[in-house]
Amino acid sequence: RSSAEAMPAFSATDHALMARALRLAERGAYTTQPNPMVGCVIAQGDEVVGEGWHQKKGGPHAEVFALQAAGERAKDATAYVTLEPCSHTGSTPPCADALIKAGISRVVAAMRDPNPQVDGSGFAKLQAAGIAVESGLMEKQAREQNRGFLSRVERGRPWLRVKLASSVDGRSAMASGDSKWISGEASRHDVQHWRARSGAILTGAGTVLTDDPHLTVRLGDDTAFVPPLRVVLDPGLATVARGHVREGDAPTLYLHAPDAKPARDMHAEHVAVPVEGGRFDLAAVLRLLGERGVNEAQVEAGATLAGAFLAAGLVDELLLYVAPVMLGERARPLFEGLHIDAMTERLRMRIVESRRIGDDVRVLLRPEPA
Ligand code: AOF
Ligand code: ZN
Repeated sequence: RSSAEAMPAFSATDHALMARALRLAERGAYTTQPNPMVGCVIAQGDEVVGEGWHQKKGGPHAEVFALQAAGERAKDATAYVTLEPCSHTGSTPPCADALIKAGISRVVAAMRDPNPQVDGSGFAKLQAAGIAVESGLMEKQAREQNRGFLSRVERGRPWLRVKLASSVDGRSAMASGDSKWISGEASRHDVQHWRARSGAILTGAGTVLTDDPHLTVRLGDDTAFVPPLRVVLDPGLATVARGHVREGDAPTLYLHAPDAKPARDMHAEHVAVPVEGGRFDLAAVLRLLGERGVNEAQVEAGATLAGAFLAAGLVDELLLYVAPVMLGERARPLFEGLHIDAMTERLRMRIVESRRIGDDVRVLLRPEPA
C-alpha cells in the first residue's frame, strides 16, 4: 500500500462530500458500462465549487466535468473522487494531469483503481506533483457500488446476480413451465432497473421455449441506459429461429456446445463454449462475458440453469421476489441440481437488504463464504 492508503483521519465534511460524490457516481449506473461509476466533488472547505460524474465510455471522466464546473475555483481546492484518478491515456487524457493543472491541493479518494493501467500510478503522479493524497474514505460503499467493475477487473468475470420470482412455498413455475405471473406488476417493473444496470442478461433454451421473454429493458420513461447483451445458453442451438429474444434494440449472443452446427444463414452472433458431461462450463461462460466487458451479469432462467450456477459456486447475489401465493408441491422448485443431504452441507446466505415492492417482498441475498 502506498502512503496515500495509510488510513488518515477524515473529517465530517470529508464524509459528507464523499457521500455526495458516491450519489453522483450512482447516476451513471445504467450508462457507464463497461466503465466504473465514478463521482467527483470539488470543494473549498465545505463549499462545493464543482461536481461531476462519469456518464459513458468514451466520454469525459468525472473529474473533468467537476473541474469544468469549478473553473478558477479549483485552485487550492480539495477533490473528492470515488475512484483513484486515472493516470493513463485511454479514450480521454489522464485525470491526474487535469487535477494537477487546475491547481488542486488535496485529493481524497474512496479507493484505488485496480485497473492495471492505473493501480496506484494515479496517486503516485498526484503526490509527485506535491498534492496531498488520501485514500480509503467510504471504501466499503465505493466497492459495493462498483462491485461489477471490480469483479471483472479483479476476478476476470462479471458479478453474477440471479433474479428469481418465488411463491411463499418456494416454487418458481408450474409443472408445465407456466410462470406468468408469480410476482406482481410492481416487482416486474423493479426488475427493469436491475436489468438496466447489468451488462448482460443470461437465460437458457428452456426459458426461451416456455416463457419466451424479451430480456430487454423497459423502464417506461426516457431514462438512458446501455442495452444489456442478451445471452442464450442453448447447447444445440434449438431456439435460434424463435423467440422474442431476437427482437428489439438489444444485441443477442447464443452460446452453444462445440458440436452444434450453426445454420449458415444464422444472423445472431454465436460462440461455442466447452461442455463437460453434457453441461456448459459455466466458469468459461463468465470468463467470456468478462472479456467482453460485462461488469454485472443477471441470470433470468429456470431452475436448471439457476441451480447449476449456484451449485458451481458462481452466484454472487440472489435477487428474490417473494409473492404472497402458494403454487403447491407439483410446481417446480427455484433450483435444481443442488445436492444437499445434511444440515452440515447447507448453503448459507446473508440478507443484504429486504423491502416490500407492491404486494411482494424483495430480498437481496449473498452467499456466506464457506
Ligand atoms: C477516472 N475517472 O470518471 C473514470 C475512470 O477508456 P477510458 O479512457 O474512459 O478509461 C476507462 C478506465 O478509466 C476505466 O477502466 C477505469 O480504470 C478508469 N475510469 N477513472 O479517473 C473516471 N470513469
Ligand atoms: Zn480519469
